[in-house]
Amino acid sequence: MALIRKQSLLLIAVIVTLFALGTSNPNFPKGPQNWKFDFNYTNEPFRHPKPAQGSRRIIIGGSNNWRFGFNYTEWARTNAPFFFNDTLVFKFDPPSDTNIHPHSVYLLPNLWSFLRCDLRWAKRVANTSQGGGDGFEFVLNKWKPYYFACGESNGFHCQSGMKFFVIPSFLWF
Ligand SMILES: *[C@@H]1O[C@H](CO)[C@@H](O)[C@H](O)[C@H]1NC(C)=O
Ligand SMILES: *[C@@H]1O[C@H](CO)[C@@H](O)[C@H](O)[C@H]1NC(C)=O
Ligand SMILES: *[C@@H]1O[C@H](CO)[C@@H](O)[C@H](O)[C@H]1NC(C)=O
Ligand SMILES: *[C@@H]1O[C@H](CO)[C@@H](O)[C@H](O)[C@H]1NC(C)=O
Ligand SMILES: [Cu+2]
Repeated sequence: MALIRKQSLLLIAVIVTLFALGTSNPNFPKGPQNWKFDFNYTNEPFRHPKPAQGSRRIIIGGSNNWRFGFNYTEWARTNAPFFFNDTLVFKFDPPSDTNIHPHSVYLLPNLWSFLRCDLRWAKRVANTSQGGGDGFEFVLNKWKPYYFACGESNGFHCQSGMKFFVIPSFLWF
């Protein structure tokens, strides 16, 4: 009995709060005639319209491509958000006489491996010769965190900055 009273009091409190919010906010729609969506986000810095599906092709590192001595964690932070179905493009030269320290792309299984550049359970997604030409393409087609790293020199490239993670966003985050 007492429990039911408590619950209905809580429900009333919630309803009253919602009502108060609704009447105090002049932008809150007050009837069906005002119920429209505004897709103009120019004044809302925290929301981005979702780009058309599959429309984005992002070169990792921009003009730096995928190289040693560049901080990709920093790059990913400033280039977020990344969206579901975005295509990430890794560009790096294949091994040759003039390129004796080539790169690769690995997926690390979790944050712990990522932080430590622990490649033991990593999965290679591109070998050292797959980043040539138009680059190696990777589509963010699962809703999960992706931990990327270069797998060369036993984790040294990773520790020097060749790693980043992305969490693809479905909508407007
Ligand atoms: C979006 O809002 C800006 C600033 O208020 C305005 O200049 C622009 O014309 C609007 N665009 C559309 C498509 O409504
Ligand atoms: C992602 O791409 C796949 C394959 O092109 C498509 O079937 C799917 O609808 C897309 N999903 C979203 C949420 O854009
Ligand atoms: C890298 O992978 C490609 C495509 O699977 C394969 O053709 C090539 O032989 C591999 N190269 C090396 C160095 O493993
Ligand atoms: C890269 O930048 C991140 C974020 O600013 C920083 O925490 C990290 O130590 C940097 N990594 C290297 C290898 O400098
Ligand atoms: Cu590397």
